[in-house]
Amino acid sequence: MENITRRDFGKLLATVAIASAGVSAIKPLFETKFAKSQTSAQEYAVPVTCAACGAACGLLFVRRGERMYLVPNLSHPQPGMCFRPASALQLWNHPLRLKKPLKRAGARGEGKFQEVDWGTALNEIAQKLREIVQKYGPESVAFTRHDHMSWILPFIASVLGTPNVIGHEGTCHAASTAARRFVLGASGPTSVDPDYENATYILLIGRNLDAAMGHVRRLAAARERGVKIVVVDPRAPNIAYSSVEWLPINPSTDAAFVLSLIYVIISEGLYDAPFLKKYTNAPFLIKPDGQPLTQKDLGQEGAAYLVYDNATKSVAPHDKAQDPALDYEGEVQTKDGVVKVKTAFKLLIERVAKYTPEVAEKITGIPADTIRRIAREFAISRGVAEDGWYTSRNGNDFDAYRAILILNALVGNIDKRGGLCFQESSRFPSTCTIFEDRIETIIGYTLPPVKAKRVDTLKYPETPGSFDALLDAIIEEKPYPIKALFIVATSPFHRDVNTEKLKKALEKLELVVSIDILPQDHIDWSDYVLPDLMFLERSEIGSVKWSLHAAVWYSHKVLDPPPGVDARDAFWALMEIIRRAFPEKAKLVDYDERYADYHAFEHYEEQFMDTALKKLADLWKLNVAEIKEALETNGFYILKKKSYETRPYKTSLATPSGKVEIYTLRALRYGLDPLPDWKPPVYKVPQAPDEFYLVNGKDNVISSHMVMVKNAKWIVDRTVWMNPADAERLGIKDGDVVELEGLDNGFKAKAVVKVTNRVKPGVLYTYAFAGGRQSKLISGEYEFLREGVNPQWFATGKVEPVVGSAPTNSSVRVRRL
Ligand SMILES: Nc1nc2c(c(=O)[nH]1)N[C@H]1C(S)=C(S)[C@@H](COP(=O)(O)OP(=O)(O)OC[C@H]3O[C@@H](n4cnc5c(=O)[nH]c(N)nc54)[C@H](O)[C@@H]3O)O[C@H]1N2
Ligand SMILES: Nc1nc2c(c(=O)[nH]1)N[C@H]1C(S)=C(S)[C@@H](COP(=O)(O)OP(=O)(O)OC[C@H]3O[C@@H](n4cnc5c(=O)[nH]c(N)nc54)[C@H](O)[C@@H]3O)O[C@H]1N2
Ligand code: SF4
Ligand SMILES: [Mo]
Repeated sequence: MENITRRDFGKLLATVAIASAGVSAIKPLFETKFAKSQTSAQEYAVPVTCAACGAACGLLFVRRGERMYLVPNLSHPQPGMCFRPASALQLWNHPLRLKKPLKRAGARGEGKFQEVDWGTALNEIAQKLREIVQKYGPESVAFTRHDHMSWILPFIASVLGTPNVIGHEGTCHAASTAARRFVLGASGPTSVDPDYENATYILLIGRNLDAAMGHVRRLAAARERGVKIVVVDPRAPNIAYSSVEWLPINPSTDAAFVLSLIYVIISEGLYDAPFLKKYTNAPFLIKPDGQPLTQKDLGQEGAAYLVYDNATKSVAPHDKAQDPALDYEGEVQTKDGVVKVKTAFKLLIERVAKYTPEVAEKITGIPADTIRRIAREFAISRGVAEDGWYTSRNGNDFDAYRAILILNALVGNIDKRGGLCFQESSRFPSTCTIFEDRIETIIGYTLPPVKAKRVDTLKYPETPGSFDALLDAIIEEKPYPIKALFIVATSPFHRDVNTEKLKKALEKLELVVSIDILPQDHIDWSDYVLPDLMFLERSEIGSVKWSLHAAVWYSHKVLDPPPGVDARDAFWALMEIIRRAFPEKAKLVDYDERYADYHAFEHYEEQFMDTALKKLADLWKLNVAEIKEALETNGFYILKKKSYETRPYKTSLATPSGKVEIYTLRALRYGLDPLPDWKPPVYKVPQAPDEFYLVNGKDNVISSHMVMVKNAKWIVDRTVWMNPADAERLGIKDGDVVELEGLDNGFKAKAVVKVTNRVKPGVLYTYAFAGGRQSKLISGEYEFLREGVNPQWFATGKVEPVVGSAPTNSSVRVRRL
């Protein structure tokens, strides 16, 4: 089969008949009935990729006559599944599903709409967009997204001529991504990951076993091998994992905890000195101004970083030294006189001296003896500390994650079997490649360059994305005005901090268009709402996220929208808006009236998938037909298995020195401290007996759309958890209603308390996304979605400088009602 097309889908079903071994042995957890109109006697199993959260696990869509199920694709490098796909079919014919394009009929936020046909919606949006672009330039148009459409949106934005595609990163992984770049020269969360299959000791700091998707299986397997798992979290992990050791930590104190582990490991000599000497910048000599000593300082040719060589008792370039000293301190004659230098390692020793276990106990609430024991266990068993996914918690997170990465380096466990490993990149092609003078698109057409810079990177130079900076640009019109926003498959009121600022920005915009499947809160603030397909209704391709192997996945379209739902592909809707506003821009990528017919658009879209696969086949010198066949039948194709001990051993890292940087030289560019330190959180620290930290996170039943399905009524917990000791002190009983008041912003809301030992004293816990839904489009049996609180209401909205991470934890006063 040459091309994977939707038209081929019928053919495909025959090729993956249910008779194939294994499938019938899988037991479904839940089942959903086909709508009567779609029933048939066919039986088959087709690989799909789950989109019930941002993890993209491999599933099989199984159809047996009238029934359909989603089950794990167990041979996939990242097999699902958690509870969410078990209920994901409830999204398909969800009674609240967005069914027709909507046009706002009241004020923004009022949630009053009239249904319009697709042509009217697209023409009116296009007209408004043209006005905005003519007045303010194309850069005044912004897109926000999470995972869905993240591959395509740069293409759409480039055709329009705006750089502003700004996603979820600021409240997700901005802090850990910046830390990975600074310490390891790596990038997003998947670029580096513990090798769970071979790990011997796993430290999970603010990482939740249940949101850890494909990881759940890996962790379960690790436990079966007898691997010790330590969870550092103010709330207990789920009961299924209760054999792990839980260290209830005070929120926002992770950096102090990790710096204390480092203190113990260094002071007891448990670190891997040969690794530090050779592959990190620990032996680099640092001048009093914080800059590294280089050959330039000595007036020598070259710019090599200098170390003190124990073998020759002299200063030498790092790669020439036989035995670089780790703890040297002395004076060096430079071309500008004598300077005092210390190794980076010595500076680290001085830094962690502030965090003896006794001091750290006072900050973190974890006993000093426990800190000592964990440090020893970790070093002796060559543990691995998870490097963070959702890390926008306290406003001091960048340092916590730099410390975690340094901890891994200290025991020499980088890119080794069982250690913190670099993922093999699939080299999956982007839809746009940006050059100084042009943009090249994957389908072969060249576009003019986009001159404006992204508004968020102008404010936070190391951010992978800061939506908060986009809000600033909307409100303050600086560095330049943003006037139109497309919200594509993401839910800002639950995703982002600073609810009031978000409302103010949405009010100020001249055009707000949302493309979604359900009435999330931002829908009420939109001028137009376009109903999208859900994941089972489209064919897609991408890189496997959570596998150290380089692999690609393919997801089959297995359903059409149910009767009454006139949903259409977001890619088509956006291209049509551009074509109707700027036919000449659309022409540049050979897009014209031909594709106004929605069904004809399939041909346009197919080029993207096809060329991506062809490019991959070329890059890996593989036969494209072979990749396609594997994708169709298995749902994935492994391009390269993980090979260990490559970086930094054979290939240098993308850090300024090419080494693992325990002393992050990149920080010097921004006047940041090159070594991590602990600082208090950006929100007010609770002091009085009725004041608490309010922390939040996810669980296997939580994601912004899965909390809205019918099953969620019974399985999603919308309470606020309180420790029994606190409840007794305040005279609060399980099920009582309390008022929470934000210590920073004074925001008040009511919540039901659950009294449980699963949260440490002094801390309240609630699920992200689950509570406090406000859309007026929610009605009837879905009113339960209004229960609970949205943690974002209480967050300060104070963003970490340079990295642009917007913390979602906060502190509140509790009053019994
Ligand atoms: N169920 C579910 N799973 C998901 C998603 C989803 O929406 N729902 N989304 C996916 C995405 S996009 C991501 S980024 C990942 C995120 O996966 P994780 O990074 O594992 O995210 P969370 O579940 O939010 O876990 C954060 C944990 O940190 C704890 N915590 C809060 N504050 C602190 C603190 O100050 N210190 C410490 N040590 N711990 C703290 C919380 O109690 C919580 O258990 O999950 C993915 N998987
Ligand atoms: N307080 C707090 N805040 C957090 C977090 C937290 O733990 N606590 N987690 C943070 C993290 S890690 C992240 S990644 C963000 C995630 O925040 P979001 O990006 O909002 O989360 P998603 O679950 O990806 O949201 C999916 C959105 O797309 C819609 N949708 C689902 N499927 C489709 C589809 O096929 N097409 C279209 N067009 N729309 C679809 C859903 O209805 C929903 O609006 O939130 C961050 N914010
Ligand atoms: S973790 Fe669960 S919801 Fe998320 S992609 Fe995997 S199977 Fe789907
Ligand atoms: Mo995330």
